[in-house]
Amino acid sequence: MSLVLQVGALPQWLTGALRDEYRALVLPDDGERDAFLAGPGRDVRVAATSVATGVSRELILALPSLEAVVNYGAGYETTDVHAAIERGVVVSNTPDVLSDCVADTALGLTIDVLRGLSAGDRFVRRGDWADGAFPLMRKVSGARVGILGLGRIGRAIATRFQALGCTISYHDRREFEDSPFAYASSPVELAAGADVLIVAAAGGPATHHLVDQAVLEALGTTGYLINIARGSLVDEEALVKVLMEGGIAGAGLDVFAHEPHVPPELLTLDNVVLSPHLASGTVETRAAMEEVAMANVRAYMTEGRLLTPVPEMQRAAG
Ligand code: 8YV
Repeated sequence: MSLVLQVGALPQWLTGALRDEYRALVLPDDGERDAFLAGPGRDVRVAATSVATGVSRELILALPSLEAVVNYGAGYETTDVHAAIERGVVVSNTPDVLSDCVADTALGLTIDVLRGLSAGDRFVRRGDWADGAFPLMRKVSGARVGILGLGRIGRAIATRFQALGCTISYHDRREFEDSPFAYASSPVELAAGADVLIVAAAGGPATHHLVDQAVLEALGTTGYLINIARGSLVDEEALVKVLMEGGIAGAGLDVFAHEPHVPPELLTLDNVVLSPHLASGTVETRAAMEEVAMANVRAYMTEGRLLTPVPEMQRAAG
């Protein structure tokens, strides 16, 4: 009897640990899924997944013994947390351990796009240097940085830009009294007062297209957009249009609306830095994320509790 179910692909170490320690089964594809759910699926207590797959309402309802969903990754918008709460199923993610790497990536993309590091690399490789100097770019130190979403990752980003003497402001669902940074009451207000707008909020329906045409217009022709959060937070069509028309100065994007699809128009723009959702992608951080996910499975199986429940669970527990 298997009490742990793997839903979707997971990294190699985590897959092996789930199998070796709990004889975890992998949820079969559509053809065999019904038979699985009517048979071994009835005993499953813990589902381990990642944001790439998640556990839907339908699957939560189809697993009658399900008690916990352990998500590998900080983002968990593909798991139906409302359905989980309704069924008394607890959900965990892997926060904190990736904040440094994601914040490093936000800083790296900002320096790259403002100073033209990738563009300069292309310039040298093309042999253009022999024909004249690289154009002057924009200063990063001292810039006004607006952070959309001042959670753990947003705060780690702020720390890095503080070291560069930047002025930091932020917008979040609410103002944080413990924050030394100026609060903007809307994304438009944040963008209007920033040279660099960094998107660091969680994905999901509540933040869909938080950065829309109006926010991009408020950022203006000298402003830059950096997104290390989720493609869903930005109206990508509006972003492409505004970039093509020079409505903002440039963008550094690690995430896209339909990954791995990247709008082809962006490939032609020298003032846009594109990266393949690599923000947490270091050997150290991915190993730490796997460890946190596995520690949650073990804690649930031995003590009936999760170590890093998602915030909604804490709120539901009141
Ligand atoms: C992915 C991420 O999880 O944690 C998140 O929310 O976006 C990333 O770290 C990573 O691609 C692993 O699947």
